[in-house]
Amino acid sequence: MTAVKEERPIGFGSLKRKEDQRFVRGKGTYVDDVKLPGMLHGAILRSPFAHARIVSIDTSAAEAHPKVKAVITGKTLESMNLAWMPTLSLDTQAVLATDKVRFQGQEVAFVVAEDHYSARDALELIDVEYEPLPAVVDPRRALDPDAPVIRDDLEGKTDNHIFDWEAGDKEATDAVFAKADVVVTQDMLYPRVHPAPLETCGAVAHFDKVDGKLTLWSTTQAPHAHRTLYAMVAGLPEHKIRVIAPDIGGGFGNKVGIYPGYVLAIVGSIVTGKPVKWMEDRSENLMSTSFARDYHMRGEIAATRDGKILALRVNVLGDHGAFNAQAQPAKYPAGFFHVFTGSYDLEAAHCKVTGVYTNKAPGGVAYACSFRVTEAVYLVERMVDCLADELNMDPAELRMKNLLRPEQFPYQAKTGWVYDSGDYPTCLRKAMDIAGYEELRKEQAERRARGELMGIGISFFTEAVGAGPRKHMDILGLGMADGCELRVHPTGKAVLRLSVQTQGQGHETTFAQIVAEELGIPPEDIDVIHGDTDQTPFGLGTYGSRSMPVSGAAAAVVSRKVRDKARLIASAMLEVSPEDLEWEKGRWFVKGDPEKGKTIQEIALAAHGDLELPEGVEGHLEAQTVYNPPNLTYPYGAYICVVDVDPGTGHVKVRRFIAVDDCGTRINPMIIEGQVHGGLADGVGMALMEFIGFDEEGNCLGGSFMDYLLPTALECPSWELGYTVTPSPHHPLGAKGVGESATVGSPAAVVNAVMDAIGVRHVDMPLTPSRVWTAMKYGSVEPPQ
Ligand code: MCN
Ligand code: CUN
Repeated sequence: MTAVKEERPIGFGSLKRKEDQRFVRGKGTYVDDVKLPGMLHGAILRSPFAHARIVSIDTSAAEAHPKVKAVITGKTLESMNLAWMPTLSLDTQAVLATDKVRFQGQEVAFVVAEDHYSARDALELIDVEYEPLPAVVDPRRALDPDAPVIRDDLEGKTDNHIFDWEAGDKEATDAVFAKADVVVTQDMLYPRVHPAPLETCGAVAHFDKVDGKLTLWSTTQAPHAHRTLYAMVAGLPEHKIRVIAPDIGGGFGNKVGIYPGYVLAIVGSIVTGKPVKWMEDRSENLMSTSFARDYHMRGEIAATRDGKILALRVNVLGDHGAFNAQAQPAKYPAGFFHVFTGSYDLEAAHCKVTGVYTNKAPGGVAYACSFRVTEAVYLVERMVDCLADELNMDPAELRMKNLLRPEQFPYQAKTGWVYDSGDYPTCLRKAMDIAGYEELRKEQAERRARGELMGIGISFFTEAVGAGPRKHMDILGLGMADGCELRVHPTGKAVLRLSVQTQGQGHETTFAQIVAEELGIPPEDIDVIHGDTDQTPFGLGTYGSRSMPVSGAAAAVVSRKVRDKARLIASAMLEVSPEDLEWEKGRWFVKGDPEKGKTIQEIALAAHGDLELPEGVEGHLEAQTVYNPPNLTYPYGAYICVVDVDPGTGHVKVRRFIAVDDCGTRINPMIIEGQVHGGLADGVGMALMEFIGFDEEGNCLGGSFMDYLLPTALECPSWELGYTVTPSPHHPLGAKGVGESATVGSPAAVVNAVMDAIGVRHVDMPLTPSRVWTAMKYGSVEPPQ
């Protein structure tokens, strides 16, 4: 076989997505497609009240329903010691309420029946007597001395306080503020929103009584972490639990945590001895699964008169709902809010975050959020615009003046974290060039003269993704290193086993591309196995855009291990010393004699044959690795949004959106652009319409797509993308994550643009026509409830 010289890169590039072969044909297999013989169906009875004592539950009529197989209540679970489960932030959450209900939509009983409709019908036969209690809805009232105590289940708990967490140096910050020329203070709310994936959450549990093995198909972004947690909750031995995440119809953070429904499907199967499916409907998904944000923030920014930003001081009140169920490292209860100083060179900074319980659904982080980086970026980017307004300075100029400079990297932020690499001014300049910033400002002046409201908004964000270094981060005491295994079969085809998995991000393609790039095996010859704990090595899953930073690195490392082994085998085949061999994509050849070489396919065959292998080399061509990232990666970007606001109605039209992203080395540019497009739509949605509200009794006002509005193609402009490439110095490929960048970076650009158009300092999202109109008329508007 003579070696084929590759002109085009074999691995990297905009390869079409391998997984789309099945998706476009409707051949995906989602949890709801799993059908097992004798399978039963579960449905959850949920609380109509936000806060109420449970006086009694009568299940007799439901049990008498001819198709009902089991009715499970909190009392049943108590007898099995399963009424409460640990959450990923080491709080506890009721699987089914026993003493009282703490949010509207909380799980109260579980019915298992022969079919889904009978299970739903039987819910109506359950008679629950509630004694309503006053509800804590506004987190700003949660710490009032007379506020009802929500978590009276926790021993000795007499208030609704969860945690206080601080970062930065308070004294140094106060000192800088004391001498600053200009201080601007602004209160802002990042409202409660929801990831709203197309597929809701669900599970099929199959407990096999004979061999004691539980198999759980579930909508999870983190199968291995869930397996460990189920072992802890249910007391089943971990090797007797298999969690399978089949095709997932979008996660966006909604599927990181563990919901009572998953546990109930398991209990249902143990109790009935049959497989049990539970699949929630849209309202259940919106009302009871992990919401995001709900951060009340006060920002203070200090600067010199000529626009040098000196310091930032931040106070946050975080509404975590009735249980602290957010999935994030225990060491950082406020997640990665740590990076609240953003992309700027400051003298000092300090923030304090206080978390409280309220009578709302639990959760509190996830929605393409990078664990609170979204809130942090929104805060600092709004504060910079408020400062620009105060100083009467162009927001682009103010940013250029204060952005970190390339020579400052690696940069240690005032909170201690180290940004790995960046060239921020080049990125912002590029976005301004694509936008035609200077001309846009001229156009804006002309339109203003005609009474038209055009606005230009900028946001510059730094992300922190790729959780994370084992010594810094853990969930449930489990570090965040990712395992990865690669096997090359005798004919040179390969299988890669990953601990992370895709909910739409295209891993089956991009991870094959990494192996292809490292080994010269064509991507179509590489199968990527993921989402099944029995078939893949341990790892903590897909979230915080960690797949490329952590498992992407693992895939590169494991490929290089295979390549090193292939070298030893090739040396035996060619009867030369390994040092005399040189690698070119797909083959080892003899230095100075390029015709004499062996392709990776030839080597794979020989590795499985009767070749005399060098001392210490085992047969076959495979390797495994566990990658423990030395640091997070810090992707970044410059976004510019152009809006037109209708002066009569307050309606906002996003006319243009320019996004220049830097995620280091780009594996698949087409997939990256897809990720950015999706995130920009998220950002426009959050800025303009997405919102979960509550009335004063705690009734959820965002429980359907009639109330929880999502952006469509009509609200989105044709995105204008650009990129720069600043590789991560510590990642074997130089790649950083990108999956959440646009969601994190874009809301501030839209809000900044609207404020620029209407000449008001600040209006909280969502910028609905009525809120914008009110702000234009009265100069301000209350935060949404
Ligand atoms: N990629 C690349 N080159 C880079 C970085 C990433 O080609 N330098 C590719 C990756 O190989 C991967 C995709 O881009 O195919 C996203 O990679 P990464 O940034 O590592 O993010 P994850 O794969 O870990 O995905 C998680 C991230 C998160 S946390 C949310 S939330 C979100 C997001 O991805 N949820 C999504 N994007 C989503 N996209 C879809 N379609 N569905 C979701 O649920
Ligand atoms: Cu923050 S949502 Mo994603 O990390 O799964």
